[in-house]
Amino acid sequence: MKVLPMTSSSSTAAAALAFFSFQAAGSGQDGRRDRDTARDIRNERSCAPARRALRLAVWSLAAAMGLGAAGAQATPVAVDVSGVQSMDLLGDAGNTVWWIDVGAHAVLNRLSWSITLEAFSPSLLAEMQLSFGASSGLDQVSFTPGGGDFLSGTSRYTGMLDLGGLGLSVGADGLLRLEFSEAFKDFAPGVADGRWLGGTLTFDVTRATAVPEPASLALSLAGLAAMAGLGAVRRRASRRPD
Ligand SMILES: [Ca+2]
Repeated sequence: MKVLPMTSSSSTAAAALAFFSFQAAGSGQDGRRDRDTARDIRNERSCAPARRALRLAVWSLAAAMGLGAAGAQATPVAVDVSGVQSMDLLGDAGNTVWWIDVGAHAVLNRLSWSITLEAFSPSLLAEMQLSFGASSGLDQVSFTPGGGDFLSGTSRYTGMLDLGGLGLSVGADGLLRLEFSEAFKDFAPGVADGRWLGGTLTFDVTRATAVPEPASLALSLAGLAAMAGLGAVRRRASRRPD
């Protein structure tokens, strides 16, 4: 049998091919050599499509394994911020805090936004901020959409922030923590300085894809090989002249 050039992760797949080869050769030993030789030639031809199908299946599985091992999936996570009050200083109890499930150990690549903010006079748009990061509260990044606007009132902001160089990721719980706060507190504690009137924040994250467990993969391959081997033996039996 032709040996396929397998990658290092495909030794189980190669074993599955060897198993199939053993099944195909094992039924030719009944003593009637001459007739069997001719029949084996016919059977060799009849087994070829099954063998080719198995080879393709194993190749597909090996390709899937390769993708799974190296796989990472870029996913946008949109957060509607409509109606969030901009309350107190960062870390104060009165602030709005959200936890968004973005997938275990997901890496944060980019933040884009299209939002409308309102700062209640005398509070300023430049004071409204969002801090985000892992649920542990470590490595928080503070983002101020209206950073240059030292004025009160309403304004719309759109933009994009590349987070790629920061190496930000969430922990095993998959939770991205968002805290909305003020850089300067104008009103009494518990009285909002402003409001996120509407719009969406979109976090572009990369999630690691699941890699199949070696044990379950070996079982799948053994099952695949057994099915293909059985098919070849049945085909031989159905072609026996006696
Ligand atoms: Ca303020």
